[in-house]
Amino acid sequence: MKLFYSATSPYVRKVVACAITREIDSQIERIPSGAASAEALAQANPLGKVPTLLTPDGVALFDSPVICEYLDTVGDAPPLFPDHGAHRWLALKYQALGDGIMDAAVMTRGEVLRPAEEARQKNMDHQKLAITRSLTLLEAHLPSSGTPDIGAISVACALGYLDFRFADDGWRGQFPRLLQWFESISALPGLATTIPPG
Ligand SMILES: N[C@@H](CCC(=O)N[C@@H](CS)C(=O)NCC(=O)O)C(=O)O
Repeated sequence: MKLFYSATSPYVRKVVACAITREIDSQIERIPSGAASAEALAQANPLGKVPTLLTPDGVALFDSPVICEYLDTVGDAPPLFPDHGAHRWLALKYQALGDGIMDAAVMTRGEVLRPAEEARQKNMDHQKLAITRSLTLLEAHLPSSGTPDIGAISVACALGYLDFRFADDGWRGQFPRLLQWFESISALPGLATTIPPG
């Protein structure tokens, strides 16, 4: 398998964390995103986004939820996507929540890099509010803390991205239960070995 990759993308991190957790990381060759691979990435994924995975059959898969579910079919480690019942829907819901926080934080990061204007500030406030609301929900309803699933990994990657890009916003001081959960799951090798470069 080949993965169009960026070390700073929380979505890529989620995919790699799943692969490491399921011990299939060595089967994935990483293709760094950038000028040299831009044309190949655009051919594989018209959205031009990472992560994009090429399967051994040459099928291009995106986005990260699809890739993570595909990876669950590779190898024989326990699945990260529970196959039925309440546990499945809870895991998928937390995946959506984690991805949604990433969407809001990545968009906010894009705005930070643009010239200041009123619309920019309004959009940033809007996205930050979405993040705060999500963290408030997570503080009240922590993701699973036993065997890790896709929901827990997604939320942990989203929180790691907040630490990486928005440490000054101080989520750690405002959501103590979530912080405790995060610190405990962060020992998982798939997360401990994929912390974004400082
Ligand atoms: N929903 C997608 C989001 C992927 C995404 O937005 N990736 C960003 C990097 S963090 C990207 O490739 N941006 C480049 C672009 O939008 O052109 C997923 O879950 O994979």
